[in-house]
Amino acid sequence: EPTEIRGFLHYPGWLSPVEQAQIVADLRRVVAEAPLFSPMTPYGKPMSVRMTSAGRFGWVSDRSGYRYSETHPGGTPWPAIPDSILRIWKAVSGTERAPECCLVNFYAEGARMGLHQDRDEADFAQPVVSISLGDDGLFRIGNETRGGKTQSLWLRSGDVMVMGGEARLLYHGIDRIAPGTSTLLPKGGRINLTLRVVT
Ligand code: MD3
Ligand code: FE
Repeated sequence: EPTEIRGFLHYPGWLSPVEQAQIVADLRRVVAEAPLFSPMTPYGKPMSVRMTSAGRFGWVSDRSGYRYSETHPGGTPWPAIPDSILRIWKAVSGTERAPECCLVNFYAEGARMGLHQDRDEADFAQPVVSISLGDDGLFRIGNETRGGKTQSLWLRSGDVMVMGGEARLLYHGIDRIAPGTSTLLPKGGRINLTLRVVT
């Protein structure tokens, strides 16, 4: 039942509206403990996407570079990954390992994420699982190196994607979100969760 595009397994509408609402409620507790922040790029310009994490590791970025850290920039450990989210990993990841990071990306209107690769993890044989919530996001998929043709698809609230195999090291990004396309988040915007094995 998933659609395959360049090795990405796309499960449109995998999560019911009730499941989506449960995850949002759980994320409110995560964000209360580990507030969203705007990561600083090594070039000194803040990213437009705000982020936080749950799990043993979280992704941080500052003038010393990008890395996984066992603490939030405020100095505290990250909250646990909620069960409502772990369940999705168990259902679709196809790996015995547990996720060590749930990166939470929040896109307000106008936020975007440029084309990049995810290479900060130790084992690229481990998949990444992505969960989309809220407004639609235009996802772009490139190649293993910069440049070349790209393909785009809209990610909608409740969609799940699994990046394994050949898809794991492809360049990818979010060009824009479409404001007002979902009522899940009262103030609008888009949340993307990525579950990762880091070590
Ligand atoms: C392909 N997030 O957090 S999710 C990211 O919607 C990231 O916030 C985007 O790219 C977002 O790094 C896209 C889809 C995704 C996530 C991780 C990947 C695609 C991926 C890792 C490897 C390859
Ligand atoms: Fe990425």
